[in-house]
Amino acid sequence: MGMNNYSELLLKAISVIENYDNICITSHVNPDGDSIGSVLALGLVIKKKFNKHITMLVPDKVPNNLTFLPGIDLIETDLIGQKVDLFIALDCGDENRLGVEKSLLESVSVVINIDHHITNTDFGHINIVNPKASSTGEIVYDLINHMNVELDKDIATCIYTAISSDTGSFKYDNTTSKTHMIASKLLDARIDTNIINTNLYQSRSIEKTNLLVASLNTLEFFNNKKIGLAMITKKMLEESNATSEETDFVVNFIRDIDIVEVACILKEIDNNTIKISFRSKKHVDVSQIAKSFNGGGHAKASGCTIYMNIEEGKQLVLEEIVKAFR
Ligand SMILES: [Mn+2]
Repeated sequence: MGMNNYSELLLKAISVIENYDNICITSHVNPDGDSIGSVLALGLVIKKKFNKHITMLVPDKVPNNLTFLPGIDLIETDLIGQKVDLFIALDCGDENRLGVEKSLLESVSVVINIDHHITNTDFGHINIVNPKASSTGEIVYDLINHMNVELDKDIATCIYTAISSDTGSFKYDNTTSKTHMIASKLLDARIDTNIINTNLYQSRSIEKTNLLVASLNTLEFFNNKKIGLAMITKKMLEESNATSEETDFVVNFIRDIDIVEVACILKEIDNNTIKISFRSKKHVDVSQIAKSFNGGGHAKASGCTIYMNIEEGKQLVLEEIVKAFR
């Protein structure tokens, strides 16, 4: 997508927003910092700049560490009794990831699809898909920039949270000079980065910490300790009371060991269903490993599901990881 075309699309989206009165903004199931931060940022801007009836919809539980976000009390969990003309989907690669009935998309006048996933299916009437953007938050920043709205502290806090979440606090390869330029504008809006950072990166619950400890007890190293592999069993999940489905922090913790290149976690869903997450640090493309089990993802973060018991799964997956080093 050329720059001119990108700007034109942003302006077109703005004129559509101006033309409709009942707007719903939503994102994907299992919400994260990018999805919720983007929904709130755009919702707050539309509330501030235009006199519209707007529903910010998150049909799932908001993770505890994101409840600090400005405007979080405006989030609604369903659309019962709401009229919608314009539907805006953020950070959502395809319709099936939206937590709403597909029939809703057909009943509205316009669907705007704003996303940064390269695999986006262009399911909207207007599709602003920019895979060069680190996050949907970055695209929402560009959109707001084209509206000539002054960034206030609340809106800036939501966008910074979105960008920081998807870039691993500006560490991942998707972080560009533009990402930092936007962050600088957000800092100029006097956001409190201490509040954002402690909520995003220093707020692991005791329950999750207990799960981490239990899982690390199963940690094994292979290939001269370049591979670190651990398990999360159903029993560990039950005993730790870690209610959240989100267990990425365990595989990230293993990746962060100095000599580990590939980290892998096998999470037992039931006796014959294992969810697997892969992380790499420098040269191994773990999306290829996930692909060999019909999964997918990025070069340095990927996942798949296999249907066998956890011990069999471990041997099979380990063989594939070792192959990836050749
Ligand atoms: Mn995202």
